[in-house]
Amino acid sequence: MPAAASGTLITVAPTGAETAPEAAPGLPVTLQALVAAAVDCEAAGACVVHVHVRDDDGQPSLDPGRLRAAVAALRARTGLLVQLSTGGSVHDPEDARLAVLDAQPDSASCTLGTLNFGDDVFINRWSFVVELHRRMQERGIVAEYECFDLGQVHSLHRLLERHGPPAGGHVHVDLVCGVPGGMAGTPAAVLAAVAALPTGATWSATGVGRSTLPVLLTALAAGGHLRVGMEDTLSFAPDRPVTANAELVTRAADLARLAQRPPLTVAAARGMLGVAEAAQHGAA
Ligand code: KMH
Ligand code: ZN
Repeated sequence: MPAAASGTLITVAPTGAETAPEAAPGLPVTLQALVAAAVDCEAAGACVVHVHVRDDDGQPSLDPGRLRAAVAALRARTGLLVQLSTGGSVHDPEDARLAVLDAQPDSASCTLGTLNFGDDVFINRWSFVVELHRRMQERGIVAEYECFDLGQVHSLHRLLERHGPPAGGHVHVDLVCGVPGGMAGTPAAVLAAVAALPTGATWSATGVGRSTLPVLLTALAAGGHLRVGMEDTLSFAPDRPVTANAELVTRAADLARLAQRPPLTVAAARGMLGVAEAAQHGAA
């Protein structure tokens, strides 16, 4: 059984790698816009920011300098836990994705397998997953295991059994639902994945596109945490585009309070995820 939660950890994923800046005017593609969005989202109840950076043309980038600058600016202007994406875009090579860890974020994503991703393929070879997991252990970076389908949850068991627990010792999983090629954004799919999680793991759920609300409501009802943001959905309601990430965080926080599972503080999230323990290990 995974661990049930009394409060709600809210992660915001403000930018992603898939949406063109022209397609969503509120998408934060510059460092300044990213930091401003993060400040607003922290005030609205987020405690983790999942970061993809863009280049000067608004294209996805894994440039080490930009990643370091984003980590530094987010730490200077917010109290949020900073999680860098190692998924990048579907076109990023493995060495650049591994090098993301050099920016020494608090946390980084680690996807457990390959899947079709719309018309593209999001490649996560087993040897790459193991190397990412191992480097995060060494450097004291807390892993967020991203599972896009049920098979990836089973791969997580295999990873932990063969290669040991993550830095900080606590297993936290994000169930990403509704990607064309992954598990559906339905209560049944979320609950099937939750039933297969490692004992004691905590979990959040993300519903891509129109599955945002059903997945969010399922997670609140089933003891999970939430990830929302313009990486995952650009629609607030039918015919009503998202104008800013904070709208999605505000709605998530309001629903969490309604469910009597209010947003966690950053300090509580830090404790739950084992960030201090992980950093200590990394420094040793
Ligand atoms: N952009 C997707 C291909 C992650 O951040 O680790 C992968 C992704 C997952 O967004
Ligand atoms: Zn991402």
